[in-house]
Amino acid sequence: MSYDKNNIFAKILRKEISCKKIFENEHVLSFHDVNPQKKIHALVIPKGEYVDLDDFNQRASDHEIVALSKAITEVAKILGISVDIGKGYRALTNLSEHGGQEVSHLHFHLFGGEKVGKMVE
Ligand code: DGP
Repeated sequence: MSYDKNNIFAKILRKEISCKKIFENEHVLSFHDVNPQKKIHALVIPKGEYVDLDDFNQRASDHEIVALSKAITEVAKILGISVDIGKGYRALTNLSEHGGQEVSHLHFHLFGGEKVGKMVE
């Protein structure tokens, strides 16, 4: 699938739509999910144009890949849910149709602040 520049997260990155920002650096933006599924529900996205994790791992630079991975832990620390200062969390990403992906810009969900529950329904 080719990247759709009009997806909602591309609009957030271009500041055409606002978000509740948690963290930002050269390669990554993190913000609260508009429709939280748990007490804490954050999203962590690369700034580059990648549809999903497979696309990212095939085309992103090592620097971008490391930055996204490290940002997940950084955001968890900011939110107080990381393993060292909190009680843990779930990080997941959905890919395409069977994964249930709705927004076609790679994003990791971070769920926490309470027991997250069953891994899949
Ligand atoms: P997924 O199904 O994995 O593609 O998750 C997409 C998530 O994006 C979903 O949890 C809701 C969230 N979302 C959709 N539109 C917006 C928006 O405009 N702002 C924010 N902050 N989150 C959004």
